[in-house]
Amino acid sequence: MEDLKNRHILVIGLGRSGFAAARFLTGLGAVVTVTDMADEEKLAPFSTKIREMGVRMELGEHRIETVEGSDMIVLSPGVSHKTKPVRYAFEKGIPVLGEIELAARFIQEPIIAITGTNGKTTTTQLTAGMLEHSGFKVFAGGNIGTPLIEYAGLKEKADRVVAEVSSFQLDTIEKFRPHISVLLNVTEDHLDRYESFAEYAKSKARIFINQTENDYAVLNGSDPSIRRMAGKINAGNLFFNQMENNEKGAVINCERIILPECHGGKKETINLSRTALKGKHNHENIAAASLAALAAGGSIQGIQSALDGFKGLSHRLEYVTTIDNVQYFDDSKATNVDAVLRALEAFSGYVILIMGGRDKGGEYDILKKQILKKVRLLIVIGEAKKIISDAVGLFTNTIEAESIEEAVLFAHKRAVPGDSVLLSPACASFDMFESYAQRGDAFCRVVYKIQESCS
Ligand code: UMA
Repeated sequence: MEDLKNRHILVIGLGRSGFAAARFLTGLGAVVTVTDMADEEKLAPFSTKIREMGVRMELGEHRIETVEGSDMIVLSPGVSHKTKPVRYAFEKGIPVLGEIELAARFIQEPIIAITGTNGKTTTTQLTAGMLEHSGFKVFAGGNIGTPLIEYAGLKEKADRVVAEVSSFQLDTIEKFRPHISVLLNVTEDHLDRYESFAEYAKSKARIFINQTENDYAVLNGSDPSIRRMAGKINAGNLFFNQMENNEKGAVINCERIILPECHGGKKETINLSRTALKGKHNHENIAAASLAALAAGGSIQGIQSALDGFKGLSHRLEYVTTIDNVQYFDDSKATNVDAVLRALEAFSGYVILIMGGRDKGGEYDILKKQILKKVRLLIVIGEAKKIISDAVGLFTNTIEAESIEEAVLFAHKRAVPGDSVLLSPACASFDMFESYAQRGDAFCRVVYKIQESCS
């Protein structure tokens, strides 16, 4: 990367990525300005720290003059590359780099980048764990929560960098070239930011654009959108879920996954009988993580022991507790319709399903079959209440609740022994909560309160 000393760099967005980028660039001697649409109070504690660092802040607006006076723009993922100041920078030929693009230019170690509509975080954590158990020093970051640029700033380096990457981050890459890229699935999501599903899928496919034949692409062979991309990828393809003719990859076979020969070794088998990860979708995540870890030099022993010890992540089909023989599951991270479908597929008995929040433009119709088959009662909450009950309410008993508390109380009253109560919203949380995690915590609190009152 060129020397950024004394260069005027504008960082747009002061969240985790913007703050970390500003700190890194300041460390390199760049003259940094940070701009954010929000006010200073809302941006604390980042704004306080930025002030202490002596970095200039422009809040409440993104001024075109500030863009004009910059040598480079660094964009936070939450800021669309189609917003006015960014489009202006493109028009004027001012380089616009996403935070992961900037980070990758300062990273020498092999990057394993993982994307997909669902399962990214689980697969990222698993892959990182599998490599650690194989004896590598690993940094895991990106969309998972720790910006990649934080790694670029670290003195002590890892052997492998495992990065969860979102479509938002991929929109602004230029040279970002993962040694191993993983595309888990592509289903409708973020249609509030992309004009169409095709545009969203195209953004996901950007993960492969700089890969060469020395790299690997781990692909879901049964996903039609990914199948369409596969022929155009330069990297060596490794499939999971479904393989055609002479394709190489992992076979998922009930209680085991058969991995292909890699690095001159023989075919190996991963045992699934001890894993805490539930459902077909999780077996796909395990297959993808195992292929990625293997391609990155991981050992079969390391892969198996990381898998056996992996407890699963919070708010992802997470078992909460059992009250009166009814199990409660927190799947608050299911912020799109496909994630709900996958969650429902993991249950064999009846479910009381709590859905709703801020609609993201997905097609709820795909849930019809599972709802008809398994959902005893659908409880809808939040802004999307009406949209959801209009779309799928006909297929089961459907009621509205005013809050998550009310929804859980309704569910508790109507559940019968053997049922599961599942919070799997298919929507963003921002109409009622600050994050999916806060929504999931609120759900769990009410569940535990009911349990206390029952004992
Ligand atoms: N902002 C502007 N102008 C705009 C739009 C936003 O100034 O036009 C400002 C907001 O006022 C806010 C700031 O931008 O202060 C927020 O930036 P950000 O949304 O990029 O937030 P970060 O804290 O930097 O978090 C981002 C990712 N967020 C998004 O992509 C929305 C985090 O992913 C990620 O963990 C983090 O970088 C570190 O890499 C979260 C996420 O929801 C978990 N991701 C989406 C998902 O997984 O579905 C993609």
